[in-house]
Amino acid sequence: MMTGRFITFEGGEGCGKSTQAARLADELRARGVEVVVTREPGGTRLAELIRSLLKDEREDPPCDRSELLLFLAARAQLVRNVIRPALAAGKWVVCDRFSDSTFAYQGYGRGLPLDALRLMNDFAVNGLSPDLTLLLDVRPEVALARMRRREEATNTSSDRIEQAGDGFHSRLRDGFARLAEAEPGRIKTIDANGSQDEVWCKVLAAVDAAFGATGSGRRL
Ligand code: T5A
Repeated sequence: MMTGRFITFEGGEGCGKSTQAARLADELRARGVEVVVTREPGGTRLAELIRSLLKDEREDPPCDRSELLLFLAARAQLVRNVIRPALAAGKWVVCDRFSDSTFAYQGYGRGLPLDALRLMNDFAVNGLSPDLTLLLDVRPEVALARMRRREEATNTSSDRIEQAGDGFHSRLRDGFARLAEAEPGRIKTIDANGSQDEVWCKVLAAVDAAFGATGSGRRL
């Protein structure tokens, strides 16, 4: 059976994951690779509905445990209906957030017990782990400035999770760093404080280091 590659992007708010994930997908396609780009929470009809529930800021926001279960339900659906079939067909999957976000946000950020999270997450993904995770690390002030610029440009405001206090966001960054320390083979930390082009060069170098210069071998 053919198997594709599973690459995830992780990091705090405004680190530039979506931008780099889209760029990586374009590059891989240009090299002749079949790519599925998806995101968490989301990527299926049910998971997108869960996403909108999670982002809803009206009365009755989810408590920490409900929030966890909703993220895991969305993930189980995405893995079962999108990621596993794509990998089995030999496609590459580029996913904006995956399990590490749960450990960082619900574990280190919200303070839910990591042991329980690992067991529950493993049940949701049925043992699936990314081949490569790119952790985009930005200083808090850089991330905040990007988010503000985007809010001004799109006339939107930050959501429930983005509005969590500074303490939450610094626990999050520390949590991601610990996850990377624990799994240096899979999680590669990228300094994402620079321009989009600077970050892109580092992303591509990490992907090529992990898998070789795929397809046409075209490199930047
Ligand atoms: N969550 C998710 C959990 O709590 N637990 C979980 O298990 C999971 C899966 C998802 C929320 O859910 C939480 C985490 C999140 O709070 P979301 O809206 O998908 O919500 O939030 P994010 O994943 O954080 O997505 P964002 O779009 O906010 O951030 P990105 O994807 O990191 O950043 P991006 O690429 O959209 O860029 C943000 C802005 O900065 C600019 C972009 O143009 C954009 O305007 N930018 C740069 N500017 C300057 N220099 C660069 N290098 C730049 N790169 C991007």
